[in-house]
Formats: sequence, C-alpha cells, structure tokens
Amino acid sequence: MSKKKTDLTKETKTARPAMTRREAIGLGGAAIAGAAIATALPASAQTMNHRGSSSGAKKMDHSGHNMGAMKMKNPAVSGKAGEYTIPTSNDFYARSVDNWDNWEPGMPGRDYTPVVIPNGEALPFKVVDGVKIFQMDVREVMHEFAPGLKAVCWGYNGMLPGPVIEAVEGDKIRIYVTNRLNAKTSVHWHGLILPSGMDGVGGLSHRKMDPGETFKYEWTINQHGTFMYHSHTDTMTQEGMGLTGMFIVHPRRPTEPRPDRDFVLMMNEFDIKPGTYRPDPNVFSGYNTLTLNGRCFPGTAPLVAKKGDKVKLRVGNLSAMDHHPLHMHGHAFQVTETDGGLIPPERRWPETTVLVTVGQTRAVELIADNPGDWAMHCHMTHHTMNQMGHGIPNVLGINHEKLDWKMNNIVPGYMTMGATGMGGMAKHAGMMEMPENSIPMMGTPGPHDYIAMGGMVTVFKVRDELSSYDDPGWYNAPKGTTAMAATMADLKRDGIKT
Ligand SMILES: [Cu+2]
Repeated sequence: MSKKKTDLTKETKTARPAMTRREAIGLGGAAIAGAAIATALPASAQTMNHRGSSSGAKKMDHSGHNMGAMKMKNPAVSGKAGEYTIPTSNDFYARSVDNWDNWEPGMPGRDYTPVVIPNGEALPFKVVDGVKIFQMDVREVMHEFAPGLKAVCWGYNGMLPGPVIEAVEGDKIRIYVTNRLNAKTSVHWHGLILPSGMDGVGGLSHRKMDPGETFKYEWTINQHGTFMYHSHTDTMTQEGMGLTGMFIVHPRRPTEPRPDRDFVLMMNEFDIKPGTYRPDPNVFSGYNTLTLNGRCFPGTAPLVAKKGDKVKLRVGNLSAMDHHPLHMHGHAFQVTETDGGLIPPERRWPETTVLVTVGQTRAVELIADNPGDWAMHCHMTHHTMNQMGHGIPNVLGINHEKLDWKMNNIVPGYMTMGATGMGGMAKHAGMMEMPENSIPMMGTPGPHDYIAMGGMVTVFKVRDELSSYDDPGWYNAPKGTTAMAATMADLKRDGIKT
C-alpha cells in the first residue's frame, strides 16, 4: 500500500468526528479539491501493456453478446474476496472494448482530449496501484450565480455544479466522498453501469453517509458516454441546493475522431427570492434562477471555437421540475449520445434544438463553420429571464402616463413597468434601486444594444482565426452583413410602402 493510499485511509477514520471539529483535526483546506493530488502515473503503471489484453484490443463491437458474461477481479469492489460480474448482455451500452481487466489508467492527451468546462473545472485525480483516486466533499458554499446574485448552496468541493469527473473506459476508479453537511447524504452515479451497492441510493444501495463520515465508491468503468452524479438522499432538498455534477467517460478505443472542443454543460434551476440568500428547494414552480454550469447570463462564460473545429456539446439536466430545449443559433447539429449510450451514426438526427429533460443527458456534435456570436439558450422563454422577470402584473400595451400621474399622488415615485414588454426593464433596473441580492430580470450591454436575455443563455463564439480559446470579445461582422434600418433608396427600389 502506498503512502498516499494510507493517508486517505487515515482520513477516512479521522473524518468521523463531528463537523465542528474538522478544523481542529486539520482537514480544512488540504483535503479539499484534490489540491495535493498529483496526476503523474506511478512507475509501476507505466510498465503495463497500454493495449491491455488481446481481447481488450478488439475493435468496437456493438453486437456485444458474442463473449458472454465476463468475470473480472476488481480489488476495489471485492475487497479481499469476491468477484463482480460486469453485465455484458446489453447491446445498447456504449462500449469500445469488451474486456475491462488490464487497462492502465487513461491519461489526458494520450488517451483522451480533456473536456472544456465553462465556469467550471474537472476533478483532479491521482493513481495508486493502478486505481484512479478521486476525492470530493459535500459542503455548504456561498455560490455566485452572476455578479450581484449570491446564495448559500450545497456543493461538491465547494462548487455548483460539482467538478466534472472525467475517466476512460476500463479505468478502475475509487471516489472518496466526505460529508461536511449536517445532514446525511449519498452520491448516485447517474447512467453508470456498476455494482448495485455502489449506486448511491441512500438506504437502498447502502446506508447513508453520516455527517463527518467519508465513504468510498469504487468500480471499473465499463462503458463510455455522458453521465451525471447527484445526491440520492432527500433528493428534492439536496439536488435543489445544488448537489449535482457531470461524469464524462471517454472511449478507450474511439471509433470517431476526437472532438477539438468537447464542452460540458449542466442545467439547474433554483428559486431564490430577491433579497434572500438561500434557494428554496420546496417549491413546485416559480424557479427564477436558471443556470448553465451554475451561472445565469450574463454570468455565463462563452463557448469559444475556431472555424472548422469539431465541437461536441454534452448537456445534462438536473433541474427539479423543468425540461430544457437548448437551442443553438447559426449551426445545425446531430444528436449523437444519450446517457443510455451512443446513437449509431446511421441513426443520428439533425436538430437545432435538443430537448434535455430532467434526469437526461444529451450529446450533440457539429462543425463550427459559421463565424460569429451565436446565442445558445433554453428556448423556454421564462428560462431566459432572471429573478425580477417573474410575478410582475401584466400591463402590456396600456397607456400608463395617466395612471402614473394618479398613482404618484398616492405613491411618490410610482412608475408602471412592462407596458412595452419586459425589454425596458433592464433600463428601469438601472434607474431604480434593486432589492438587495438580486439581478435584473435580463440583460447586459451588448456590442450593438442592450441584450435582453438572462438565465439559461450563453454565447457560442466562432472565429476564423484564434490565438487562444480565451474569450475573443464581441464579433466584428464583415461590412454589409449586419441588419440595419432600410434606406429610402432600398424602399423605393423594392416598392415597399411603410
Ligand atoms: Cu429551460
């Protein structure tokens, strides 16, 4: 047993006492976010056969059932004795190999191109005796949704959503989870094929994790695709407070070129009443904070690609009550994956909007061939609004000048809002005092005008040339390719009367 492994075991024991003592026992920052975790391969792992066993090197075979149930020893799952039989009879699982015995841990660059996580990060790992070791904790965190709006949420490693777990088919993984909440919890690995006892449904798969305890989850990854993880104990409360994350598994033997830009986005929703600092997870509707990777527009980082890039976009939805049709401007894409598996190339279908229902993932792929700044957003119109867009009386189209004058006699400073729609609300927000801890219902200054969108919105930025994938700023459209007011000459030429 290596020194690092011993240390983790030790923490498992010392983490047991009550949370309030954790600073005293020195578990504060050092155990968090894998800060001390190196990603280097141990020398022993490097001598392993990269190709795995002979059957492991077989080409992808979706027929799948030609080899029957295969037994493998998993030291992690079995402990000292016992074997776990990986199910092999389901043709739908996305698998590029049919044996999970002898793979060495997949490494970024060599075995996969790491995903891109706007506003987020991947969970670091280290390798101990050929097993990939991950470490997370569950704790309260003050999360910023956009500048001006923060709330106390629950997160994995202090993040909302949690860090993206990235692995490769055939990896043996062990994930340590420390519960720093004062409630019991458990982690479910959504869409992953694993031993029943690792599935994380509190009370059903295993007993719940007490406050202060560290649990370990371990299995051999035997599929690839786009998956998620989330609390499966008091799910309404715990997911509603933010305990969600994405789990990406790359194929060991890819049958298609790797994407140049492999984006991961998670959709969540929260009810944070203006002026309050804690989401209310107990509501059925009225979610007013709609997020992509934990951020509302304009707090969302853009997705940047270079013309010609093969772009993959993996989206998961762990909102409480809402499905989200994610719409992409300027490009069509193909739906290539669900959390159930890979869609065979001949059965993929083109779309510009992909519906990601609650508890689903979808992966879509496209070639970024159209330079520009392209909105990418949930097409539920209420989901492109922030907090203040909700619960406003409908005064659309009324002449409010007389009303305002009359009301001013009763309420000094009264101003009717929304008579021309909500687009003007952003302006009001600038003029009026906003409630504490709240953001305008929508909007941010754009390159041409105010952008009247908020919530589940980001911008897909495609450029002819890029020196880096940092935010390149707003698009400079070629002359003559931007809509503008028609001239008198235009109207006359085309016989248009206005
Ligand atoms: Cu939506």
